[in-house]
Amino acid sequence: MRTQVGIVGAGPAGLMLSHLLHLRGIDSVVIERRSRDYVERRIRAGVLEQGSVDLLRDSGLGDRLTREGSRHEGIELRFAGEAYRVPMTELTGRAITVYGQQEVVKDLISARIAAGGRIVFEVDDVGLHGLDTSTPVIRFRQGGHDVELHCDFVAGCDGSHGVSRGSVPGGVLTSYERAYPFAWLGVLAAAAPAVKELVYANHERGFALYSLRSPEVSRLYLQVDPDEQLDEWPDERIWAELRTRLETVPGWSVNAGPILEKSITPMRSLVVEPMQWERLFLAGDAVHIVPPTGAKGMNLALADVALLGDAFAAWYADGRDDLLRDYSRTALRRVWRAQHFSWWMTSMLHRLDSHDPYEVQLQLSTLRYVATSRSYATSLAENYVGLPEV
Ligand code: RFL
Ligand code: PHB
Repeated sequence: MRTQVGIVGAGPAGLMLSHLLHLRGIDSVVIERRSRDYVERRIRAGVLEQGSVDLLRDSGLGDRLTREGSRHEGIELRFAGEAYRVPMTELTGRAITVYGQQEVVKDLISARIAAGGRIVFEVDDVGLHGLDTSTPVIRFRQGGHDVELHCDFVAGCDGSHGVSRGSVPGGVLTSYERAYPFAWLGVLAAAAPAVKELVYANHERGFALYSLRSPEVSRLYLQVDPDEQLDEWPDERIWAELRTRLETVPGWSVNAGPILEKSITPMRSLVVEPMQWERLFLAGDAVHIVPPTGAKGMNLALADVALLGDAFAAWYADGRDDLLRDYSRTALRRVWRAQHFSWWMTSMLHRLDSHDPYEVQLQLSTLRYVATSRSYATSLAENYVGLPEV
């Protein structure tokens, strides 16, 4: 097989890159370890920044997003028995849209397939070769056969457990990392959300988040210990804990319902630099990870490939390599802004390891500062909705 850009991974990054390249007349092939059904059902993020919504709409993927996504103009912070609404749109003129990541993935896959795009699912033993030549090759197995995909460039969009980053020789990349002493237990529930906007709660028993997917489906998260097992969390225990952490304002209650899905995700921050080596370009979770508290992961993945799409277009249309050369430096500016914001939100809202009383007071003071200072609230809001320039 031969293509111009070989893309490893059919998550938001890889699929969006393939779509953007197609709009510019550049051929690509996406290879994916999992089945189509699996990637379309994988429940993850839910918050799209305004810039991500604009990117989806401007590239012709706005129909279902406009019909089914819900625009949110604020979020609520709960702490110490108080509730404060951050009026994001009033403060920034921008908004977020709640639309499940798997819906974005479904829209992208159907657009690629409708346009005759090639996505090879259920591949194995993926290896990247000749990345420091002008003729890289991706080798993999599919349906019992060995396949070679010859390309001009490789885009490593294979997420946090992919192979792309590990294909760069030792000593080239620098990693910056932070592990957090907690994880998120996430549930999807067939229950009408008791909230109109997302609620982020700082509670002495740990963080909780009330989010939603539709008028009938709620998405909720609880901070748990990183080594906790799902079987220690029967549904009744989850609802009881959500009530304790979220029912801190009078006359309001969590709306429980059958749990459709639950999972535990460890939390970490990671940046690997640079995001390019020779003919390999890395994007999304393959090269940076944020804790989900800032709702930035999918948005960063989309922002990376928007840059990469422009850079490949300049190369193929005009033979210019300046945007490809600048890709890592440019992308890392947004990546580090999101790293700081995600770390800051995480630190402000979670019960930290030590539960040091001094740290608790700092958290509460920070939350009160957001609640009383228009400029501090604006800083949170502009990061949350996404900065146009970084
Ligand atoms: P993905 O989505 O992980 O896709 C990578 C794809 O590569 C495949 N793959 C391979 N394919 C071929 N060969 C190999 N060797 C391969 N190895 C892996 C994988 O099967 C997969 O299909 O990465 P991408 O595209 O960079 O997208 C990143 C986002 O998925 C991620 O950042 C977000 O889900 C993070 N995230 C959130 N982001 C937001 O913007 N807003 C949110 O509200 C938000 N909430 C969340 C989140 C992530 C969460 N979890 C589960 C980690 C909430 C949670 C709980
Ligand atoms: C979600 O709805 O899945 C969600 C919302 C906000 C976050 C993380 C996840 O910060």
